Amino acid sequence: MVNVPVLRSITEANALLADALRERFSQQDVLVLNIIASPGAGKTALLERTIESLNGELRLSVIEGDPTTSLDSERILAAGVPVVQINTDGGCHLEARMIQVALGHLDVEGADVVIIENVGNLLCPTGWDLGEDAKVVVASLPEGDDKPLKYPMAFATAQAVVINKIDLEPYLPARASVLRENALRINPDLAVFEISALTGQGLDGWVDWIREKLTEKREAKNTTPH
Ligand SMILES: Nc1nc2c(ncn2[C@@H]2O[C@H](COP(=O)(O)OP(=O)(O)OP(=O)(O)O)[C@@H](O)[C@H]2O)c(=O)[nH]1
Ligand SMILES: [Mg+2]
Ligand SMILES: [Zn+2]
Repeated sequence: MVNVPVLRSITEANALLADALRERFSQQDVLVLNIIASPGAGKTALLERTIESLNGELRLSVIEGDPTTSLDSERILAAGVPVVQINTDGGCHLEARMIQVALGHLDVEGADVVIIENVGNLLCPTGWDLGEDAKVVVASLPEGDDKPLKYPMAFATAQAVVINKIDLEPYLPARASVLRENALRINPDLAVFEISALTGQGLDGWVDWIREKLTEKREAKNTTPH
């Protein structure tokens, strides 16, 4: 009998393609981050600030996911970085096959870091591997400090949490310290950064983390026998 590979589900097919992408990113020595957050948490604002800090030092590229419009891509282009927009046409998450298509339009070989801004949604993007090295959750204070408890999967599968909009803390009942505690309760291994993408406060720790992740990835590759 012929042994036919059977993909049990669309997410299994996605996972296989994501693994192939991860292998490609590894060969190309590029760090890939998948940014997940609810709409308006400040993903694009964080990217703009990150580009401001790192452009010139590291070669960045961005993949933007949105249901419609290229508004975010225009902001990234204005910040001076190559970008590809994926419009999901109403779809609520990015999938590996979309990243594969986007890569046809990006010079990944010439990049150090590719940052993917996922569709604004704290639920299902978590279940779709894009071949990234790390998921990063952006949780903004106005959303409330209980979000890690209510949406645990995003926090459980992430390596870092960026608590954004801390400039608004004096006007809100939510506390950055409580958000941090709740995030760490779900996942004690998280790197947590408290920032304001508006004022730039706290950006240094986040940007250092990106540098460290890139160095770690390159060092791990150089010490692994081929
Ligand atoms: N006060 C304050 N406002 C912020 C901060 N970061 C972002 N904003 C504002 O929050 C709004 C949403 O920011 P975006 O960067 O567009 O958020 P996003 O997560 O990319 O949104 P979508 O892509 O639509 O899901 C904008 O009006 C930003 O100016 C911050 O640190 N403090
Ligand atoms: Mg955005
Ligand atoms: Zn979805």
